Amino acid sequence: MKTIFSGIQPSGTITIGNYIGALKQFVELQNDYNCYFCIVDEHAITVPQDPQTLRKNIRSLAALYLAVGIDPDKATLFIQSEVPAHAQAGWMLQCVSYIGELERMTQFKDKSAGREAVSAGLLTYPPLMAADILLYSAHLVPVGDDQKQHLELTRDIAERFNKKYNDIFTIPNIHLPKVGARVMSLQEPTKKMSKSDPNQRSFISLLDEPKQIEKKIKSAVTDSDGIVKYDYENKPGVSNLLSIYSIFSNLSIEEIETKYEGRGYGEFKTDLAEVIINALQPIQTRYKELIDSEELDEILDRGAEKANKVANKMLKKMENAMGLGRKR
Ligand code: ATP
Ligand code: LTN
Repeated sequence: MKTIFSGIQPSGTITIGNYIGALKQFVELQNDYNCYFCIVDEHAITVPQDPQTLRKNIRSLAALYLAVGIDPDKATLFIQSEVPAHAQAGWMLQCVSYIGELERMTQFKDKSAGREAVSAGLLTYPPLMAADILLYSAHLVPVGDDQKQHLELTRDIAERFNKKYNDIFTIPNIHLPKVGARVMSLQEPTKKMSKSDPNQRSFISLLDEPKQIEKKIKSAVTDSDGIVKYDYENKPGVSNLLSIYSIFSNLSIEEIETKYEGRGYGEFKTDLAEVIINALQPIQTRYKELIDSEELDEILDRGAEKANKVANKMLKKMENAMGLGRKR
């Protein structure tokens, strides 16, 4: 059975972008692959985090993974910082990465732009991500479109290591969703929807109340021609809403366009809000059962135990390949 690894940062509450671009695929893939799903808290601290909020977000993300349908009997769910091999391997892979290639990453450029103090961790984020993936010999990494560049760099780092030291790493492939690889911001539809966006109206989180969802969809930026039609170049706002509608309703974009012919944006938006509310309702119910449960801690303990075993084996191989420590 082939192996899958993917991670999400506990940097806020998961948005419908994360759900469509990542989590929804995880649920489908867990039946056919040996899956590792990680809460990458060490990646989250590359930008400032309030410690109490971070703790809350970690637990909340774990509960959400399960609430959307990750089955702990099929997939291993764990917290990155509870498996020290990630940070150790991340350091070793930093030493086979070049500053130039790290500086070229668009996520680094975007997240460092306009900041006064940029942490060194924001620059060395990709070798830590490479460590996450390579420690588990993952064949496939399901992510949204924005992570393509990081995955290409992971492949380069792995190939470089294999050539220079020993052929120990599996070269991973990216797995993109067929639709919804990039859900856009509701306020600036040419920018991706992001859970850490300071403008709350730009995203819908999986835990938003029905009233908030209605408000956010109502205030979503569209255009002035009043025609519900997919045309990303000229109508990015409406096109983004159409994609979201299509994914949550299982109707095709064409079917939705036909349904709203001559009806304007008001009705379209009211219905879209309802479609999202109905889709999120069972997830929110399950989340409430899990968030304060012991069951959640037990699942995370089991996940960390299994992940530590697998990761430590590969870490040993890396140390042997690089000549670190003593041979034992
Ligand atoms: P942050 O705002 O902290 O950068 P984020 O919302 O961009 O976070 P990540 O934790 O970086 O989310 O990503 C988790 C997963 O969700 C990744 O696989 C990423 O590709 C995917 N993803 C993030 N945003 C979107 C989006 N707008 N559309 C589709 N997929 C997305
Ligand atoms: N960089 C990713 C999160 C992430 C990840 C990973 C994704 C960290 N490690 C390993 C897949 C595999 C992001 O910002 N979305």
